[in-house]
Amino acid sequence: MKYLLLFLTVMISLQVSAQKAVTPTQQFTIQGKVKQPIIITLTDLEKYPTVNIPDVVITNYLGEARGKLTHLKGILLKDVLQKAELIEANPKLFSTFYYVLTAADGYSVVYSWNELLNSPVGEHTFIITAKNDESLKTMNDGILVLTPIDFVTGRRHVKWLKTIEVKQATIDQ
Ligand SMILES: Nc1nc2c(c(=O)[nH]1)N[C@H]1C(S)=C(S)[C@@H](COP(=O)(O)O)O[C@H]1N2
Ligand SMILES: [Mo]
Repeated sequence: MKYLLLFLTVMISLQVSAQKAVTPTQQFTIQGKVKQPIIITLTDLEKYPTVNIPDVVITNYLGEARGKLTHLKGILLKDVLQKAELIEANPKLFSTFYYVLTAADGYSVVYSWNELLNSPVGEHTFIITAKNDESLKTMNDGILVLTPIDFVTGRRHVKWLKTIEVKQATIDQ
């Protein structure tokens, strides 16, 4: 029992320090079912139109406040995604596509093609380019994606974005 507790304590502290040790990401890749994989760097992100975003309270799955983001600016994730052409000739089937965003620490969230490109969620899903008093180049969270209109904002507050995998749901015959 004593050793089990010791083992768990060591594992938990390793986990905590591992979270702190994630290096802020400087670029991410859009890959998968696209005609050409694309690497997006911080310099590329500077080329997109920026909008001011009202303050956002980050809540966890219990609805508890984890922190408040202020002085936010961002660019629309969909503006960047539009550069990645889907491998699909039939526009009707765009509705079967989804995007898997994965962070450098393995944290992963999904957005569907319709959600981002055919719904108000897409108008409110940002790559954050300034927050609190940090700019994109100094942000500890690396490339950060956020949907401020989500009910629980923590879930799609993706720090250290590394890849966006474009996928298609298979159609069962
Ligand atoms: N890369 C990454 N982003 C993440 C997480 C994570 O573990 N890794 N946790 C998420 C969860 S579950 C919540 S509630 C919020 C919490 O934000 P905070 O870590 O800035 O408090 O971040 C989200 N973003
Ligand atoms: Mo969470």
